[in-house]
Amino acid sequence: MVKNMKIKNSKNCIMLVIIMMVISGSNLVLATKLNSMEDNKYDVNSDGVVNFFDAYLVWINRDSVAPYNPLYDVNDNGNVNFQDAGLVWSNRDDTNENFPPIITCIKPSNNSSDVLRPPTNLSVDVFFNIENDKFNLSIFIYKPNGEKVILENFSNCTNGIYSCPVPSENEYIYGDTTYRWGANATDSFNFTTVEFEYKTCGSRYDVDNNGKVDIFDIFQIWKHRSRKVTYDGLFDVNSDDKVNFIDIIQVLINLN
Ligand SMILES: [Ca+2]
Ligand SMILES: [Ca+2]
Ligand SMILES: [Ca+2]
Ligand SMILES: [Ca+2]
Repeated sequence: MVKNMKIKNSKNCIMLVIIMMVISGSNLVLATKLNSMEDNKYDVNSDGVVNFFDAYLVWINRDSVAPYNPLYDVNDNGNVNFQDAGLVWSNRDDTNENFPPIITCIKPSNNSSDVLRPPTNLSVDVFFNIENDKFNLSIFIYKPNGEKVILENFSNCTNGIYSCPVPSENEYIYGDTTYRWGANATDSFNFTTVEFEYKTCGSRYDVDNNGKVDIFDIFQIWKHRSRKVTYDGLFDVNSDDKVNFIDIIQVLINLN
């Protein structure tokens, strides 16, 4: 009986020692893992992996657009720029991962208002070339009737700012109107399409775009009534697909 108890006790001791070893071992593994996560400065979002999102975070926090934060200055040289994003990218865990294009709006800034009719230029900043890929870029806009128009195509591009003018035709000079535009960048692996908006200055009833709603706008509408000439949406100020006396009444109501 006593002997049996001793045997049982020694078995328990061995089990206890094994359990302690397992627990301390797993603590050790956990601690090592945590330390390596803490130590990996390239994992700027601290999710345990170094991938596109870390490089992207560094890029969108570069000095030219965000206040300096040493977290993103991975080469510790006092500024955050393309080199830091590139360094994070070259230390990614999966070296087969492709860096998708990043397109940011430069001008007119997204959701801006009081934009000239038409704006002088549409500009985007494309960041894509960490792997030295070349990419093709197009900048497009939607007319007020929803038709998408490619304004300019650029090919074999590298990182940088790309701009194109907006035509001065009637479709692009409606006052007090939200225009949607955007860009598409593609290489052989990925493509990215982004869209932005801006709202034009002035009044929808100022059809001659001279800053006033007055008798001259009425003359213009009368001259462009769709019974006489090809329909032109600029003069259809109530958007009923016709240019007629009802548009003139709208202008009269909104005279300056
Ligand atoms: Ca990460
Ligand atoms: Ca740096
Ligand atoms: Ca006018
Ligand atoms: Ca109308």
